[in-house]
Amino acid sequence: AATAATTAVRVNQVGYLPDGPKRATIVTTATQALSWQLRNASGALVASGSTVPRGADTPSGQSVQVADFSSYRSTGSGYVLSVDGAGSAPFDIRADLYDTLRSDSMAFFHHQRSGIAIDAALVGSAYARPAGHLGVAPNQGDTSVPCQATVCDYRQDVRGGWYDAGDQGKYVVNGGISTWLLVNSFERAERAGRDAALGDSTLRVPERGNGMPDVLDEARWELDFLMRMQVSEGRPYAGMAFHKVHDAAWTGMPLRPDQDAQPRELHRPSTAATLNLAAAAAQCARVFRPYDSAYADRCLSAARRAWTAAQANPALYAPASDSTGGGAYEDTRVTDEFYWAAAELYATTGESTYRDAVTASPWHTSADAFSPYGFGWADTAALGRLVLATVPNGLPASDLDRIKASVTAAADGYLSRMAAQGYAVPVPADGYFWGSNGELADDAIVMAVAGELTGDGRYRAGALETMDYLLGRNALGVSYVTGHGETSSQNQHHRFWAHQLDATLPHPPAGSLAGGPDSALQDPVAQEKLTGCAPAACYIDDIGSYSTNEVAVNWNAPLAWLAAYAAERTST
Ligand code: 9MR
Repeated sequence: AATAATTAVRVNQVGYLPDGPKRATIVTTATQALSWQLRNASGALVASGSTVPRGADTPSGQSVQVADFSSYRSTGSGYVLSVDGAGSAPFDIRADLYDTLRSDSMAFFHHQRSGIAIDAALVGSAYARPAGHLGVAPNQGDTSVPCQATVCDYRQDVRGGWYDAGDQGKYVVNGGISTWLLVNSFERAERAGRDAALGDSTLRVPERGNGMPDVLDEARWELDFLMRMQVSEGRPYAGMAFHKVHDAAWTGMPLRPDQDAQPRELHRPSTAATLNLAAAAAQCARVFRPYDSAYADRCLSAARRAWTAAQANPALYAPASDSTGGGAYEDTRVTDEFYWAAAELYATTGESTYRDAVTASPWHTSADAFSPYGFGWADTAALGRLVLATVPNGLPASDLDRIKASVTAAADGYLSRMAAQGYAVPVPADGYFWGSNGELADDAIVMAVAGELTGDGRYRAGALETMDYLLGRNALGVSYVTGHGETSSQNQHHRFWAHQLDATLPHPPAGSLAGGPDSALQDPVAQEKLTGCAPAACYIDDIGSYSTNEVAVNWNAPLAWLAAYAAERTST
């Protein structure tokens, strides 16, 4: 009788791990439980059961039910879940489900590299392009970039690194947390004895076969840039990091990086950027040491210099007003950056100066180091906690216990929020802001770490179920990752991957994560097309919607972290 009511079955369109949670959300006006059927590729019924009505779901503005087929553990591809006559997108159940996403999401960083030709042999001819911003005409940077007139009167070589996002700016705070996440992903895999999967010759990077794990090769491309952003000895603000480098005015679209004719500008140093460099470089010194001790030494000395410079200039804030030609990445509270940098320096060196800075920080005991809204470029206290909870260090057991408990308490909060929502997302209804997909992915990382600390499988399930959201089990039934899932984002805001504007240019490569729903409608396309949207539905796959559909290193980094984590076989 209720057949006409069901409108859609939302699943992870890539699929599910045999030993993982398997849930789907059904959008329906039906109020009574409905039956679900799972069929394999040949149409044979392999499992069935009843949905659980969940009623109105505030973030999506939909009335929903949940189907749970976790107990089905057989593998295959082309499964379809049906409820009330409506079928899901087809999906797989297999242990190697995330292998391709692991390499694709990591390849994103190689594609975003500045200062090096992107080679067709590695990426395919559609994505190949000449090196960007090496001072070759019409480019004017980044080998010799002038400081903004009000800042200093010299030029600095700040070549390399990754372009931040769809724009061609390079921002230390955002590059730093993204590098940190890639290196942290490797360090975590090492602890789990699974680092070979991220080792040498596992990725499509030019440095394949050099004896260095490829994920570290990729991170090093950015670390080299971050260290170039440091002010040299003998100059004003020595040891500080410039906040960012980008075009004088916003770069037009579409535009391949090597064709950018605008002047580039170095923007004033900031305490946040300096501490971000200190944290990422201190982590480098620890994790790179077994592979390249000279590089580890370089990183450590950059980290120490940055720390000292930040002590001397503790309140040099990047202003929100500095957003002509590039994002502001403004931050006027840097106590959390001090805590994170101190934690990294302490974990690497064991020195008492850094330990004292950790224990004296308000973030050492604050109950707010983890937030429902995730960590991010302006909120880094959680990163300090994650380091101290996972990297062996000399803090007293009582401190370590409290820090670990704070990670699991945060993860418990995410799990209970997921359980209370029809789409099982760890963020609250008011958490759909610019980059919400990155926020969700960051929360999932905290759950994964809690799982590592406790061995409690519920946390791994929470992290995996967050992947379900990103890959299609969401209000719009879209996978936000290009090329992964039956219906995926493909017109993300990007100056080179701008197929929507110019058919000779490619779509974003597979593995590119869209920023996701942003209920504040902060671009003209969103304002025109999304008026009145429910928070989790404020997304449009249009290249003009930079507030909902851009790509960015700080969103792809947690995706890559999670894909590597989810790709690990727990039972083999
Ligand atoms: O991710 C950033 C988001 O938190 C801010 O609200 C937004 C506006 O300042 O900027 C986002 O970052 C963008 C940056 O400013 C410029 N490069 C593209 C970034 C992703 O959209």
